[in-house]
Amino acid sequence: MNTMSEATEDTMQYLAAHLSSDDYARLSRLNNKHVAQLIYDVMCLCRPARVFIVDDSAEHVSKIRDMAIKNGEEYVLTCPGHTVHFDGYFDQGRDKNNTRYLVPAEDYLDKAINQMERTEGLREARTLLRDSMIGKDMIVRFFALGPLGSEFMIPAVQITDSYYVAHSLDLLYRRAYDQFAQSPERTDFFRVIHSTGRLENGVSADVNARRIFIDYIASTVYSINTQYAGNTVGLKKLAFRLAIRRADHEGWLAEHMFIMGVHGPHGRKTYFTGAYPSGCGKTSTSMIHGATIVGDDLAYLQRVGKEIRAVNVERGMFGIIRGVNARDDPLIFEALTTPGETIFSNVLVHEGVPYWLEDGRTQPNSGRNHVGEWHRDMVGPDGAKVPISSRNARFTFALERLKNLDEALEDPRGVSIGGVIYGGRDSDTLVPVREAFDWTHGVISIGASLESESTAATLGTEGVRQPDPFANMDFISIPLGRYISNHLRIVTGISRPPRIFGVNYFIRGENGEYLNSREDKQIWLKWMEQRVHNDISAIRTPIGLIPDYEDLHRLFGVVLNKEYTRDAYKQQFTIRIPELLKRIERVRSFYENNVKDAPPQLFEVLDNEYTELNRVRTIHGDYPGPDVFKESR
Ligand code: SPV
Ligand code: MN
Repeated sequence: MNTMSEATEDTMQYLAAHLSSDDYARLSRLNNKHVAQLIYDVMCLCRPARVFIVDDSAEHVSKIRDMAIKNGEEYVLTCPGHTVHFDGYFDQGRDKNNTRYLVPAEDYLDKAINQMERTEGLREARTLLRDSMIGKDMIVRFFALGPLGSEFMIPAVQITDSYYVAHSLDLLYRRAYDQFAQSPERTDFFRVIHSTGRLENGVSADVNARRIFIDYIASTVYSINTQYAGNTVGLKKLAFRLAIRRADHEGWLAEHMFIMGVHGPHGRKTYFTGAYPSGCGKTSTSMIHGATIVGDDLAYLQRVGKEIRAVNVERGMFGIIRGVNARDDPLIFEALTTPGETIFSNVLVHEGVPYWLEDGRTQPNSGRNHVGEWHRDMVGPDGAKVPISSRNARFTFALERLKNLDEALEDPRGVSIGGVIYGGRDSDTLVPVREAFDWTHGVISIGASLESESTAATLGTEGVRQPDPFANMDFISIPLGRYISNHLRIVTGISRPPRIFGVNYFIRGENGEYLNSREDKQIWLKWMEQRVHNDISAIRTPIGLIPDYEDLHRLFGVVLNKEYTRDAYKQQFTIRIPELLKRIERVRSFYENNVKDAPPQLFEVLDNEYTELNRVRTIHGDYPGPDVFKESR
């Protein structure tokens, strides 16, 4: 299939003969021969019973939701607007092993990036897609990534045989059929082709042949034999991988980042972006009390004049529901328990009400979830005990359901970024918050050096520490050395680039206890906001700048009405030199062994930090407390 070519007269005649007259009229209105060719190719290959070309009308949008319910892909819950969808027991997360870039023989991608030869991949995709839509509807949808009418915007088409996927797309992205109709010559749109494959009891039956292929040469992604939204809602992480390539080509950045407004003194608002691996507190940070949210997952960033500006690629949330409860995430919890369009996935349903892990409520002992009829202590087909809901159960809704939505979501110019945050899951090494000395130090020592423990967001073992540069390792589609150089370069000509910060919410003490509570994030954000504006000073350590006790003591008092002790400060901000040295060794060896053409600054920054940590160690021992550095400044 050559998804990049344009339709001929013959093709148009075929489409006229095989589409309903309404669908053909909607296709004709687009007047885009590349879109027509794509639809024709997928029809010939997948042989659907019907094709549904969807426009931006409310009528179509509600038809999609109705069809998802009629087909049994979603079930209606008691609360108005709420539905639930179940994915197969073995289809509960992103499938990293089977997500591959299709790389032509002459191209290079680092070996840490999962890939296969392009022609072979295209052949496999075609084989698996052949006849995959017999008896089903093929739904064609048009969206924009980024705000409508924005310089950042990328148009995209997704074709799918799942009404659940088409419905999810609607809550997460901006409809753009009309935008397509306005620019008939457009060829630069992303293309996504998805089929659930053969269904058994409503779930993808052939998950062993689950494949997600990214053909960046033709800006096309294929997703087959899967339903889990992270593998199938192609405009999310699949198109995102294409966006990283386009960003590289055009000189901007596509990042796995939230965007939020942190509110400082005297009504000041400072926007931050933040990248954290899946399941490490990204959404809960962007939803923190007192702040406003622009987006929780994907951002495009550009240099505009003397600023870095960012937009949310999406307009909705596909969030992890585990641990969402009335106390810790009051705004999401409220949206999930009040009327309004929401899709729950892989939760437990009991008498029309959804329940999930750590939801803070009295939970039923039976119901229906991703295993089918569930009861407490039962084991699943793999012999493991099945929790009340999948550990990666999710919710999907539009951001407008949230009371803390920032006014800038649809601003085509995006927002000006004051600070960039990176966070990982690390129990024994890094302090809760630190600031880089400068942009280069931050890109290397914080972004490129990020590690995290694996979570339920991806299939496979949980809790394994692995490198996750920029919390984007799963999605980086260009050589890593280039990707890092692009970060270094993006601030060229900007006299005051955004500050870079690293956070770690998961640091533990000697007895394995967490040293911070969930709400402490609020303090780190307020501290960062004041640092961006130089309101307060900071203490220089070998790994970056850390807070002064007095500032934290004041912030804990004012913001949380909590007494922050010197003892807590000392425990949290002790510089753990042996662990930090090991971390640098791991990061260094990852880049040495896996990455061609890492920029020279990478090894310089790591080596300087290593030397400095060793120097301090000879004077102050393995675990110097923060006050040691205060005295020596
Ligand atoms: C993530 O896992 O990082 C998500 C959900 O945001 S998805 O990528 O869609 O699986
Ligand atoms: Mn994500």
